[in-house]
Amino acid sequence: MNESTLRAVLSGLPVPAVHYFSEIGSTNDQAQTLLEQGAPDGTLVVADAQTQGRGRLGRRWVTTPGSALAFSLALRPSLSEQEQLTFFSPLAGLAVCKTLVDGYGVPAEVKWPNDVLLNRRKVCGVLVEAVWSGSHLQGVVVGIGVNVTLPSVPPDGEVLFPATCVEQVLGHPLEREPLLAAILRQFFALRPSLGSVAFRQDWQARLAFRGQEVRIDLPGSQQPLTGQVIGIDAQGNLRLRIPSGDEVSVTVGDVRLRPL
Ligand code: BT5
Repeated sequence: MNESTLRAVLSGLPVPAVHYFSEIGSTNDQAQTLLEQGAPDGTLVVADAQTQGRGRLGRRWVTTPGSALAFSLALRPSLSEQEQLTFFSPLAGLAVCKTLVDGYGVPAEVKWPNDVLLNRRKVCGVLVEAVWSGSHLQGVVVGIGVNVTLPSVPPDGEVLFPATCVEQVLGHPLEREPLLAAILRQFFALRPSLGSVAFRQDWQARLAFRGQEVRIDLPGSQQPLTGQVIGIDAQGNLRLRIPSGDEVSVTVGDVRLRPL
């Protein structure tokens, strides 16, 4: 990634500082450190490669040099945003999804709650982490990883869900810096609507597997749940119609959604 190109394409965005690393452990860890040191809202950490990229629940996220986007925004949510904290991760997924569809013409969808799929393969993962000081919220780190070119895609045997990259579906090469800027533009454009009815409708309209049967793996030894995806409720839970005909809501947590 070219750092000066990166800085040029980010001009005009509400990003007060950009911290670029050719290699780092995890951009989320760095953004958290910056928040703890007083970094202002919108501070951005970008890395060309991560050696300790993290997924949810201690899972690993692979960021191969020269081929992906790995970045984290350090945010200081307003009081009203603090009431909608759970919507920051779908906000990130939605921003990536809309950028890919509207800006690049590829058929991206959101796999609830926040992964982005292209042709039913994962192209982007989101990891949002709140940073607390006792009971005081210091900030939120929104980490986004996008597979852009072929070397970024881990082989099927190494991932829980099949992966792809933007270039594979687009069919021609693309630059990473403008893609990053376009995602951030979407993110900041959507941010004022966080958790609103319009936001949830937009999210729901882009939901993968709507009307289809899926399996939800629940934490611990609970039986997996199967059912038809109906949509999203006001809290951002996934609504499913289970075989008995009842509707149930699945809360974001350690759940894994798979097509049947
Ligand atoms: C995620 O977790 O999908 C969240 C990934 C967030 C990554 C960003 S990159 C910038 C920032 N800094 C970080 O350290 N993290 C964030 P989860 O839903 O738990 O999925 C993790 C699983 O995805 C792994 O267990 C693998 O199976 C799979 N995986 C790993 N690397 C992948 C990749 N590059 N593409 C597709 N799937 C991948």
